[in-house]
Amino acid sequence: MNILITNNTALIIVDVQNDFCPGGALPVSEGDKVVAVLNSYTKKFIERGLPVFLTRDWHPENHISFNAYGGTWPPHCIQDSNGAEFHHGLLIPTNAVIISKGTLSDKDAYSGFEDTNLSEYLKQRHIDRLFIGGLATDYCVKSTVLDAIKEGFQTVFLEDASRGVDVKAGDSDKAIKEMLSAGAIRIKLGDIGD
Ligand code: VGL
Ligand code: ZN
Repeated sequence: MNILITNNTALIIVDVQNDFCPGGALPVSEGDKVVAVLNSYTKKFIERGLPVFLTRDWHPENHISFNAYGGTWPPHCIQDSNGAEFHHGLLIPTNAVIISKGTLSDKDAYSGFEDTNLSEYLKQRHIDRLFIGGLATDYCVKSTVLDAIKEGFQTVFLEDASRGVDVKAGDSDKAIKEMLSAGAIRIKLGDIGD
């Protein structure tokens, strides 16, 4: 597989926040392992002057996805908490755009496109190809990838820069199959040609 970062490509880094890393409130196994690889992708986008977007899960204290409010998750990524901060090792370009999601108490959002202006930002900049990776493969990365395809973007899933929760064994593999059959391309860093 060989893929190009064209002049109309953007990078979307999904939810690389402390709570999704080992030691966090909703840890993804090896979640922190995505940081170094994502930084390598980010450097390629910085070198080419191309846009980088970071999504973040950004919940109020009484969010509907939390166990105490009828949801399936422990409290995580509470607005302005340490757990909601991006992993300290993550390279964030100075002009990166941050997209907050799941910000309303009564509504959850796994996709970076859900109730945000991400799609408008991308279309304004004439982006037609997206590289997407981060946490978690079987939740927010999957939803973001599937929405990106629906929005008409050529969508590239960064396999080496993503990790899954795997509440049930095999969930991440299943998510990857779903993304591929919806039309996503799957790559690793070494597949990028210049
Ligand atoms: C996520 C579970 C709950 C994610 C967010 O970012 O994948 N997973 N909230
Ligand atoms: Zn959440």
